[in-house]
Amino acid sequence: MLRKLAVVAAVYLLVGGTAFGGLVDGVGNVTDWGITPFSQVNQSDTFDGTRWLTIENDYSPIKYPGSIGHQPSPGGTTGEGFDLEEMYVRITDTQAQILLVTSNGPSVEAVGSTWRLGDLMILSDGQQFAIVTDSGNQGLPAGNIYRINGDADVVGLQDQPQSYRGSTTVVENDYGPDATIPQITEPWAVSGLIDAGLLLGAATIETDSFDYGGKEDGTFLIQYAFDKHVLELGDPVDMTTQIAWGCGNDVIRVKVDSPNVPEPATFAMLLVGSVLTYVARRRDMPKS
Ligand SMILES: [Ca+2]
Ligand SMILES: [Ca+2]
Ligand SMILES: [Ca+2]
Repeated sequence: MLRKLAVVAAVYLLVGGTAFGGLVDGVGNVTDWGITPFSQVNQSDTFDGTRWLTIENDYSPIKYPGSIGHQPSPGGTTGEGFDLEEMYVRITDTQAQILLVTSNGPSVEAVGSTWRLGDLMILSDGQQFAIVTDSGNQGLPAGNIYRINGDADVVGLQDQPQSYRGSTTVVENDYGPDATIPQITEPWAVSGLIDAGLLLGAATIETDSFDYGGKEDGTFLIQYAFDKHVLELGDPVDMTTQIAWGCGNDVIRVKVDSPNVPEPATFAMLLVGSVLTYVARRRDMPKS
């Protein structure tokens, strides 16, 4: 794993505007964000006063058949192989910043295949954008920000024999009774054939890794930061960020309604809504 991370670091160093290391301090705190991964209970779309967060440790919003349930691959009580752990979004005066905490780096060798983390998809004011996560996906430089105009600009999940996508059509999930895995998780990555004229700019990408203990060893962190004006983000910001594993086993998203501190009454309603959502989502989660 160390060698793999070293390779990843080398790849990122070759790409302008990216850096490896420095996000996490010696004991695993992401100091610039004021967070410690794995220190909070699962929750979705919660505004904590400074940033929006979704925490999905050991949980996938897609409920797979049989005993797998909401456990990320490989399922069952030991599920963890490909787990999107946490995602945070914050809006500063000049930038939008997204921090993703995931079980593995952007490229993982397992069961005879290479599994890749998708690109960061952004929906804002009805327009679709994407930031390239891994230059290995489609040969596009990591950090590139593209406008997505249609289906031809993106590619779907990796369709390999072990992929969940290949074996499941409609599954129980948190997004509605009829949603399929592709509907929940795609678009997955920017197509390598995308028109260069759709390139809007570049995000700064920083990555790091830390051993948080047990199955959370080798945790990978990636931070995307870009000028708000590149996406012409309005005020208040309306932005949904989403990322999925190529095997289709997990997806994570954060919906930013506004970067402004809500009025107390609004915040109370948000809190009630979050609790209700949390309870509803966990009601049928298998015990582990
Ligand atoms: Ca985990
Ligand atoms: Ca997860
Ligand atoms: Ca982990």
